Amino acid sequence: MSGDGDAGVGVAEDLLGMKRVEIRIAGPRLLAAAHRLAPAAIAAGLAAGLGGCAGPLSTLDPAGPAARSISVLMLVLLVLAALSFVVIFGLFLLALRRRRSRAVSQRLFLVGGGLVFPLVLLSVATIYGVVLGERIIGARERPALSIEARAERWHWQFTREGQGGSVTRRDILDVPAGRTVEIVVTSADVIHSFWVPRLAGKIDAIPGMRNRILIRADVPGRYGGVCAEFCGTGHAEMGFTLVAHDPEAWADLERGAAR
Ligand SMILES: [Cu+2]
Repeated sequence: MSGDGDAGVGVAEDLLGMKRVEIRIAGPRLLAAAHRLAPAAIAAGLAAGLGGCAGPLSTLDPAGPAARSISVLMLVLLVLAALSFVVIFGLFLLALRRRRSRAVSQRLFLVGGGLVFPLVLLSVATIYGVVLGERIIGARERPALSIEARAERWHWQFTREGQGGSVTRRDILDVPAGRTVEIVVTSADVIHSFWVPRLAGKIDAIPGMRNRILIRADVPGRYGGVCAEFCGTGHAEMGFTLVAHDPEAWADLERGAAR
């Protein structure tokens, strides 16, 4: 490391230890200013970011098993990405701080850092993602009932078979709370996407196809739903409400449909 006034200059070696590379980093005054401002910047970033953690469309506030699995997967991937960032950036800083050049083990850098480290990290992420994905799509689950969701520019139509025949509602999806429901999604015109962020992932609504997604709301309540695929000028308004009913209210609804 050698100094030249206000600018810090680091010396790093390339992988083979053949060349010396000079890296000019920010001057001490700039670093000190950044250091002073960092807490305020982090607080402002957290306040802005965490403001979006709640609300009817937040994936960070899951209310069902599928959304909870997706949320956990996101956190695990975030931690793995942060871990690899810290390791790589730590090695970079270490290279800058080295005062005397010393031969670097090629094997450690090429095999360890270039092969073993990413292989282990990506294998863990892939295996975990596949196992969790199987659980999210609920391939082995038996749903309590099936409801058809038909998308049409720019609204949703939900049809279920009740005790007294089929019941269709526009932009309102009634389900029983605490039970797994199969939603069969299709479209009358262009491609849309069915999404209730607090309960499950997205599934495309494609003309001529019947895609299936399982959804469960743990507790009774109202949950926001949206079209998650741009489908024209009315796309932004193409929302719906999923109403999860407690057992009594659900039985009343069924009886009402039967009358
Ligand atoms: Cu849309």
